[in-house]
Amino acid sequence: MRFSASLIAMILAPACLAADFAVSVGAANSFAFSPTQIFPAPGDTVTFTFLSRNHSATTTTFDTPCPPPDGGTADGFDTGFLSATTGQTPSATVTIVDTAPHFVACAQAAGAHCRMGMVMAINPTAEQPFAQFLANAVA
Ligand SMILES: *[C@@H]1O[C@H](CO)[C@@H](O)[C@H](O)[C@H]1NC(C)=O
Ligand SMILES: [Cu+2]
Repeated sequence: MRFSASLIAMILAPACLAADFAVSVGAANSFAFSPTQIFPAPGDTVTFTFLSRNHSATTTTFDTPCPPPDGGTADGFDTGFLSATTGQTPSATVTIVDTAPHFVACAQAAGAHCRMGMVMAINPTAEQPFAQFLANAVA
């Protein structure tokens, strides 16, 4: 009995191909995530790196983004507040487990950063595009 090379490749492929998507938070003192939308696959990771002030990356709803719910949405995540005010640049990594859209906002100042447009989207869709999510946040 022998195992085909293609079967072995299929088993190994997910781990080998998992990618990390880097998202900066507050670059150059901005109230912004960059990039504002990413399209990871299940098994990929997203690493948020906090470059200024004191922010969070917290999942929220498309329709009512600000402020995000405490701890994020049930199907999402919350990095908690991470501060770069002492010269450190903390980071947090989350693993994406599905293909559903996830909308992310900063929870700081009871949603004030969010209302300034400090939001980003993971796997936004044609029905729920980033531009409309941003418009919902700053409305
Ligand atoms: C970051 O912000 C949170 C929420 O406003 C606050 O509780 C926390 O003390 C802040 N951290 C630092 C280091 O300033
Ligand atoms: Cu913030």
